[in-house]
Amino acid sequence: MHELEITDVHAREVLDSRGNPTVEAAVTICNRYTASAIVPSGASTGKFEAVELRDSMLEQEDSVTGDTRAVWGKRYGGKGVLHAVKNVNTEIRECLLGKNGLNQPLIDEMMIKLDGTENKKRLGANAILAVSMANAKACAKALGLPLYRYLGGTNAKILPTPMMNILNGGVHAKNTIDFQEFMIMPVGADSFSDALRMGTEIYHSLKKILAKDGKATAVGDEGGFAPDLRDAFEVFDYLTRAVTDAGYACGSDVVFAMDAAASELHEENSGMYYFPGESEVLKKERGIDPANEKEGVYAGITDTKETGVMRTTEEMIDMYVRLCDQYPIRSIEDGLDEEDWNGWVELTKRLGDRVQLVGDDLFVTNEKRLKQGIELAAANAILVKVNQIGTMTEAFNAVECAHRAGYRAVISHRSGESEDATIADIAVALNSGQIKTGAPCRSDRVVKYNKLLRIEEDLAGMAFYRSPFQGLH
Ligand code: 2PG
Ligand code: MG
Repeated sequence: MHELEITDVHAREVLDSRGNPTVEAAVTICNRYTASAIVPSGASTGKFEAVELRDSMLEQEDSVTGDTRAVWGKRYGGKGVLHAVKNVNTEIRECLLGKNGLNQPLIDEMMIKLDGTENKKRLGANAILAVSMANAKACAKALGLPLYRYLGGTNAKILPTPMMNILNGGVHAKNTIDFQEFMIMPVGADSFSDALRMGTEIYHSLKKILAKDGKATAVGDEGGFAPDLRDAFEVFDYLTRAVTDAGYACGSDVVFAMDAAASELHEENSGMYYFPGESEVLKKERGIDPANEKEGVYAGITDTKETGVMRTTEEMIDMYVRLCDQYPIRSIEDGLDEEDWNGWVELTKRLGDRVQLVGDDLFVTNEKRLKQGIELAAANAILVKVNQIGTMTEAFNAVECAHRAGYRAVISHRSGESEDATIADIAVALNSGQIKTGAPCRSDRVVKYNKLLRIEEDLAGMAFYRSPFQGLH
């Protein structure tokens, strides 16, 4: 079967895990095999990501439907995606009908050309990616192959080590923790199902400990707990207790990972990193009520940031070194701002030989930015989010480029997710060895873990699970 003709393409607006609209596209092959895909959406988005087209961005009257910016722009607070949906149902559909779905790189290339912009802002990366993913899924279905096998071929066999984000902060939760994600990685497990069980036991152990200490156990966007804690050190103390209480050893059974999402903390004017949560905790300790601050109760304090916790790039790096000396942290993502290239180079010099340094906002799954990083020796791994770049092919190219340069690749979800589990298949297909898909809580996260359990079962004796840090000192 060398030809799988695309006979229909259709999109609709659906909701993501935060209740925001997103694009679902369905592709039909040979009038018979239909598969659909839903695009995720981020909260801490990188400046250089491909454009997620929202209806509030409409600049002129829509000539096809007659709807205006005024009408579409008001739905869902401007977050509707009817424009992106319309682009799939008109231009993209016309472009792809009759084409061979098996030619995924060509299909993606055609959509990139049709869009015609550098960052997919005309048709929308959400429109293009939905079709790109649905096409791959429909072809796999037509061939009767599991998606991971279709995408990865016969050598797809490594089940990824999960980075389970069990404590949320930053823009993913309304608490005092400034860094976004604190993760556990069950590197000592014998299989993926074992790793998932260990991580889940630790998750439940953390809940008990937090509750016992009178801390909140409500969860953030990615299913991790979101209590008010003082700083990253206190978070890792809790994680250590959770691991130990669950009966595991920190450093051998389980290691830690974090996503600082430092671009969110970075201030352009001062060039420094501002920690609002830590500042609030400190002020409370000093008896300063942040709520009264604006009234000038505290003489001389007019600007919170002037009195709050600010760190320079050097201070950030020093803090990471201290954290890594104190706890078994093996991976730090976005430790510095997306434009702080010099800082990244320094960070890599200081920690790169013993810690995985992952570029998320820094690289945005973009081969060009990754190549820049490789040339400078900035970071040593890339986070791969398909919607940051907008097609399957480009995301795969980024992984290939990373692997060629000896960089690791971590396949990742977004904070806004859905029942779509494509990233689980991608992680196995590319033998990437690591997946970041939240806590073992909330269906939008668990669906990916459950998919990996099924893949492991499907691979039977061929499935392979190992620490991604073997060989990293
Ligand atoms: C990140 C992601 C996913 P978001 O920063 O790595 O965890 O968050 O989707 O909000 O960018
Ligand atoms: Mg990140």
